[in-house]
Amino acid sequence: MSNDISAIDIPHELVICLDHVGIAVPDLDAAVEFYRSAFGWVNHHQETNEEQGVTEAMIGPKHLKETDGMIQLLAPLNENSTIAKFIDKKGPGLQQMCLRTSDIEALSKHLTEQGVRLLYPAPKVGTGGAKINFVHPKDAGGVLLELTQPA
Ligand code: CMX
Repeated sequence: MSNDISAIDIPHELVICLDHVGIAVPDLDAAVEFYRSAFGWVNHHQETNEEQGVTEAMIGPKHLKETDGMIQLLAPLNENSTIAKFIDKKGPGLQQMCLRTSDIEALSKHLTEQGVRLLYPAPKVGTGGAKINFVHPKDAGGVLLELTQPA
């Protein structure tokens, strides 16, 4: 297999790091407390995203470096939430993995040219005002893959 990334015309710096993994949880406070008492990780940011139907907490080591991957705890806002449906079907657990990009429009264009399906025709608003989109799990080896460009 060729390692020549220029063959598919995508700059190395377009995808920066693993931003977070997302875990569906029924009780946000209990999950935050688990990571605090078990690992000493702290809640760096919490918000409610009505459009996505979630309240979320971003968990990481106390002294966080810019490219440290975090854990995103996702609790459903109501029974119609994607996260409520996920918990009903599969139980609590790993729901998604998220890559950070410097340019979500360029990455989306690149992916759709490769035949990879994105869930939204244009990015929506995610954590802290980031631009987000998702690759369908069927096109990413069974993983719901979020793409985020921080605000
Ligand atoms: N990870 C891996 N596979 C998943 C999945 C997930 N999280 N969710 C669904 N799937 C699989 C299903 O198992 C199913 O596979 P099979 O056909 O083999 O059974 C397939 O994908 C399609 O599932 P579906 O029941 O038809 O579709 P859903 O109603 O479950 O919706 C999805 C799936 C990805 C479209 C939906 O979860 C979605 O829109 N996700 C994006 C938004 C989101 O997750 N928001 C919450 C987080 C917000 C945030 O991160 O800020």
